[in-house]
Amino acid sequence: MNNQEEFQERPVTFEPPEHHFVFLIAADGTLLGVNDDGDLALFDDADDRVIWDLGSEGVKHVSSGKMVPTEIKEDACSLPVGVDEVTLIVARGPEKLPSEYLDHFKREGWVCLTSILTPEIVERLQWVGGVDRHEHLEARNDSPKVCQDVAVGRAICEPISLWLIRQYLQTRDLHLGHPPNVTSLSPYDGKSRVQGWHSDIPYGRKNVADRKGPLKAVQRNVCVSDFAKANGATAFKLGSHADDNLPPSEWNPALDGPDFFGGTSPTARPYSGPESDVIEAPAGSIVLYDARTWHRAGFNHSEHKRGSMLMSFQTADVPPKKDTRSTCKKLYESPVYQELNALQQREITELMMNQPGE
Ligand SMILES: O=C(O)CCC(=O)C(=O)O
Repeated sequence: MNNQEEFQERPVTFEPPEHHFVFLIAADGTLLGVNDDGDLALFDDADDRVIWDLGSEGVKHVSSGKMVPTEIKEDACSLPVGVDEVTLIVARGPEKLPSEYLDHFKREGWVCLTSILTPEIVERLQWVGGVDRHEHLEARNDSPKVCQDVAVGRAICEPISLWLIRQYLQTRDLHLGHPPNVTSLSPYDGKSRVQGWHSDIPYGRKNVADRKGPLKAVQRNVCVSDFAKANGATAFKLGSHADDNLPPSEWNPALDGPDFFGGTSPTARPYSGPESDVIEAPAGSIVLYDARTWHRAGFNHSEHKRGSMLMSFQTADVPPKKDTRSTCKKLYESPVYQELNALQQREITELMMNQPGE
């Protein structure tokens, strides 16, 4: 690699959306939608059926165009669903229809759900991670992050990303590869060892899950801080999921050289030239990518930590790196669990208590 090509990754930039659709959410977390008969109904899954837009006299079902008159007061409304009158919270929804995200994900092997999390969730994730305006705080390690604030569980359960992952992997039988964490990437000092190019499939040391064959896992990077090339947003070789190979050895010179353990020589830095990409997106965005995609942490050239929440959603073919069941049991014992709605409690239980082969 020519050193003049360093830090020349191609930015792929997502701006904050000018408009968001809305969700209408019942107390148990289920989502109001329109069923195949054209009637209002509650759903667990966030596909196109549950996406609404605000109108002057009520709400409009985006994919069918059905108008539903209702009065919205303090972000809530009440509507008849079957024989019940149901109170619904009007909450931030996506910029695009879930089916549009799915088309992109299937075509490209990655997708960005720009600013999908609410500012309230983002603010609490930043607090948990000790980043952005909470950078003066030490991130706590005395309990799992999912027990420290309900925002972590709410981010795990972001419904459109869960629906997309299940559609992409064509199964509901998924588990998390490790307990969810909120981490930060420190400013790059020019000499410390940095993360090299890798894929998250093949995965594991024993019973390694192979790149070939059925789809095995999706990685989900939550941007807890704004993600920009300047502050070390994740670098990718977009499209590399479709390649049978791992990143070339020239992209990881430190792995072959004397600097592997020290990483002190600038020449040992992983490839950061124009053949690679960086996805830039505002805090609260979620980037999903096929776990075979070559990627690495970026170089954080800013003066501040960059927060993220990295998760791996794996099929039964992939042994998890770390069993998530004991973390989930700690969550059950924590008061935070009671702050999650019933749907979120079910989702977290499914993802963290499910283990391959059981
Ligand atoms: O921190 C990042 O941006 C990416 C880290 C990552 O991909 C990994 O640890 O596998």
